[in-house]
Amino acid sequence: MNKPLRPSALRVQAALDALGFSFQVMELSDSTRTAFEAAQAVGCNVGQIAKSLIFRGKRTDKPILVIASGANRVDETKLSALVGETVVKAKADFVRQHTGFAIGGVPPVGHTEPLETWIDQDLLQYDVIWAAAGTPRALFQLSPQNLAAMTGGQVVELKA
Ligand code: 5CA
Repeated sequence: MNKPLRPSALRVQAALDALGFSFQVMELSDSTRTAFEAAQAVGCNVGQIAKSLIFRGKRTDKPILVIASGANRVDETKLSALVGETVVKAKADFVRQHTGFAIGGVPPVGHTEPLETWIDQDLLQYDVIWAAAGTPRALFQLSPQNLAAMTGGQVVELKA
């Protein structure tokens, strides 16, 4: 028997269900707070961890979601060119306000509002990847194609 999910992980499971996907959110006993820890916990390459990062448009103050390979850093100059304004990394309270989740568990779907989304093309080299699911111990497995479909994100080159 699986243990019941914590409320934040349950919200991600509900979002996946509502989008018509059958992925199962898993809550692990090990931390998945960072991409490195998540990779350790499931025994995959760190590049297979899809980390959901929130940036903020400096002019418009809009939130921007970047889903990057756990192996990569996002080049903010490249991202700014894609977005059409200078972007900066969001502060923790901005992340919570616009996603409904705390840093370390931000998922690719299930946010409090729709987010402009960009996907790191390096994720496309893998058959399966893992994404955060609302808490620093929750993940779900999917394919890069599923990720693009469920977020509507554009696949781009943005690594530093
Ligand atoms: N659950 C894991 C694997 S999916 C996870 O969420 N990893 S993560 O990389 O997407 O989330 C941690 C990220 O949050 C870090 O890469 C970092 O970019 C960001 N972060 C960590 N601390 C802060 C902070 N104080 N302010 C803004 N961003 C932060």
